[in-house]
Amino acid sequence: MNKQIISISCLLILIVCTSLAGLNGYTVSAAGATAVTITSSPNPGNANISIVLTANVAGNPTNFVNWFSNSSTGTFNVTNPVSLVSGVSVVSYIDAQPGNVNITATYLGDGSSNSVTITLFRPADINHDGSINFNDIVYFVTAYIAYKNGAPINLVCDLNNDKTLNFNDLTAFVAAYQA
Ligand SMILES: [Ca+2]
Ligand SMILES: [Ca+2]
Repeated sequence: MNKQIISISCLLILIVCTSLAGLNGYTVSAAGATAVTITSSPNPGNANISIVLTANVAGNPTNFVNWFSNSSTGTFNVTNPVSLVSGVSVVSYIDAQPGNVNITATYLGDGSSNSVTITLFRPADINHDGSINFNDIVYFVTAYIAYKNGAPINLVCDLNNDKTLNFNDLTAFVAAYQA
């Protein structure tokens, strides 16, 4: 009976030690991790309209990052692994599905990662109020006139993803509006 208790005690101690060792290993790894920050623009954005994602890895290392989306309908303009330039990776992302998407960038130097959540509205809901109506057309025309007068491009209005605002976006808007 005593031997049994001792055996069980030893087993418990072993389990606790193994757990602590595991936790300790995790803590050491986290303490040595490299900070990864991600910015996204525009966010909120729209389905089918390009989002620019920038990962910044502390210390400006070379090496690579892997980009990952938790959405099966999203695509990046790059193939993993992606080279860092002075610790920075800039990519484009397009998702056909409205909703919240979680994007992760993992620094392959030590496996450090970070995530950002992007909110995507329906393609024609460019003023992001949940409805598709005349107000979106007003928003588009206002952004279009401002852009023609020298203001920076409002990327949620760049419906054909060519980084300029012109008649082609109006055509794409009408198509999205009718969809
Ligand atoms: Ca709207
Ligand atoms: Ca455009």
